[in-house]
Amino acid sequence: MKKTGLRLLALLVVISFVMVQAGCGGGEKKPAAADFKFKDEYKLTMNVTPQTMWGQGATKFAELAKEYTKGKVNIKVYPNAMLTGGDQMRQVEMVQNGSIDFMVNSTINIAPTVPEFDVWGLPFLFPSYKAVDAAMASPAANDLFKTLEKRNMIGLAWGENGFREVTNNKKPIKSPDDMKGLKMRVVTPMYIDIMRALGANAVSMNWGEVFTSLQQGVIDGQENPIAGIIIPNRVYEVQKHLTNWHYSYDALAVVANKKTFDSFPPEIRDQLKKAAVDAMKWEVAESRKALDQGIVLLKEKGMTVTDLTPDELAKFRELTKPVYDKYAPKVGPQVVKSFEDAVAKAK
Ligand code: X2X
Repeated sequence: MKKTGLRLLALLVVISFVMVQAGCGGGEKKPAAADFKFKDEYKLTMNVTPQTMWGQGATKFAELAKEYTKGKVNIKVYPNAMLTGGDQMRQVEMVQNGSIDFMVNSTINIAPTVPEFDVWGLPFLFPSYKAVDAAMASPAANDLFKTLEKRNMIGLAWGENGFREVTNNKKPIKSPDDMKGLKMRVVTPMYIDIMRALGANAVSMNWGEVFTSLQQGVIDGQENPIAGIIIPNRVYEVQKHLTNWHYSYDALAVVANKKTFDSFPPEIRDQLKKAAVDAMKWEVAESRKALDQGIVLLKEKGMTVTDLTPDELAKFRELTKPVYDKYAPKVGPQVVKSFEDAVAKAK
């Protein structure tokens, strides 16, 4: 009898504990975050310096995350791909396996793991920022985030690295002929194919090595956004010529490890999502604002800045069309079509 009584008591204790945990205790319902065990630090990786637009956007995300979660989520930004020893591609793998919690990353660095992400950079897909904005706001961009989920990641917001403009030390580039034999640093297979289609020699290299390699003449040129990277990283100190060809757009994505993100109480998830969206909205606006002034600065620093006529651009487009056609099926015809539709509507 005594034993049964004890068992009953134990059962009652367990039941009341479960009820309190579930918020049925009759008292004030506590927000789930009150009991959640947060880590002291959540790690965020990025490939660039804090001075870049994207670096500033990542810092803004960390600040807003802290503010909106009332200090519960403390994100530390690790720049220059330092958590992966400078290997810019490995950042995605570390976020996938949870050794890093967040990244603010270029879609170029994500595409080798998530081929759908190459859609942003397809040669000459976007004729203008208006077209970019239309795609970013469209369901197509949201669907792209869904492709992250089956790879253990969650997309929180889109930002902007920018249109990637080509620079080099040999001569102003006005036509594909000017690119013949130039040693051009790029990042991924799609860009290697683009450079080859234009007659250049493509070299794949981590961003961390580019400045010194340009300085030492190991490579002749590179391509990156003006406001996003070229100015804040003083690429003009080691490059003479820039061509505004807008050949490939590079978006940024704020991404979280899925397990880490899903484990957060719902209100924390909402606050983090809002922090990412607000930070990237700010980052995109700042990066666009810096652009006109940036071109003036490049000229002041002694660079030649070449703009192309529609006819001149058409030659680059024609030669890179086979690369577009090669990568469209890898991206997925549906994804490409929905982006093309968004672009067409924006015209
Ligand atoms: O490596 C680059 O060129 C950079 C900084 O733009 C990216 O990380 C894709």
